Amino acid sequence: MSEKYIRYQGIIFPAISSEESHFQYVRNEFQVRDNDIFNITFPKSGTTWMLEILSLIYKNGDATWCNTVQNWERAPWVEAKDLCAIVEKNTSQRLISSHLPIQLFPKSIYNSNAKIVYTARNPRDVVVSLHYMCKTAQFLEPPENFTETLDLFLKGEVIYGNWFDHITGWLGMKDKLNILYITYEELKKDLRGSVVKLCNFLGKELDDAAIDSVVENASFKVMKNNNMSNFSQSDQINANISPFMRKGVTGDWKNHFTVAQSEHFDAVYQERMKDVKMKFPWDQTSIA
Ligand code: PPS
Repeated sequence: MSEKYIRYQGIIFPAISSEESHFQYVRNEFQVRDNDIFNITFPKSGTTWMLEILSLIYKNGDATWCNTVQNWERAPWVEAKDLCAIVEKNTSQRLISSHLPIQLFPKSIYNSNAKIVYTARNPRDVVVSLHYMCKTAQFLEPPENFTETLDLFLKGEVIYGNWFDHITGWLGMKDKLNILYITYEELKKDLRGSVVKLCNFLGKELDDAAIDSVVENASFKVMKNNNMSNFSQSDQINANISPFMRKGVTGDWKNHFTVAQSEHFDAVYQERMKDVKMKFPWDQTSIA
């Protein structure tokens, strides 16, 4: 395994931000608060987008916070030790991001009323986005080609593990946690409607102008130009290879998968998702 990664409980994580002792701390000692709001995703599923939407809703549509504070400080990743310290110092209501699979998530979540937003994305587009991220991020191992990324993804040998385990694990929390499932594809199709849905879940009442502001400031165009949201200030991303805010579309997988790769992916997907009752936008059409 590359020295850029560590392995913990069978899953690989970026060495730059991951420590076994911190994972143990997060799982067993981190205290979730009742008014916490969690932004949970498998990597490349719309984390940064949802983080922006939640930040804007939190501030009632006022974009000042998003324009002045880095996104990783607004909703820090609990699994990263330095960022977790920011979370724990926060005495206000907390926005917290995480890519952790449920089995590594803080146990204290089960005794809390914290709200969780789980954003999923067509895994085919996740692989594509991850492929470019591995090429551009210094803390990830660059692949030889797309076939290599796809093989590793299907084996679960990518950061944060197996996509199928991640999503089925979190879907299994439907009746146990205060959780809203939403997809990247829904955000793309109807951002305004999705913002209203999120406000309802979070118990936030925003007027029309505030909702318009959330929609405008969470658009791909505005976020791509916002240095607090586009990771241009991170020394880990080489935008000359591929910017973090890359394409922001659904269905880019069709430009990357061969027919054989697509058929193989479909077969694995059918098998791994056969017991999942929830239907996703990408299950209903080959376009999404
Ligand atoms: S990470 O590294 O796991 O936090 O990445 P994540 O934020 O989950 O996913 C990055 C992809 O989300 C796209 N993105 C957006 N798409 C549409 N609209 C908005 N506003 C937006 N913000 C981020 C980003 O471009 C990455 O997708 P790809 O397909 O690579 O463009």
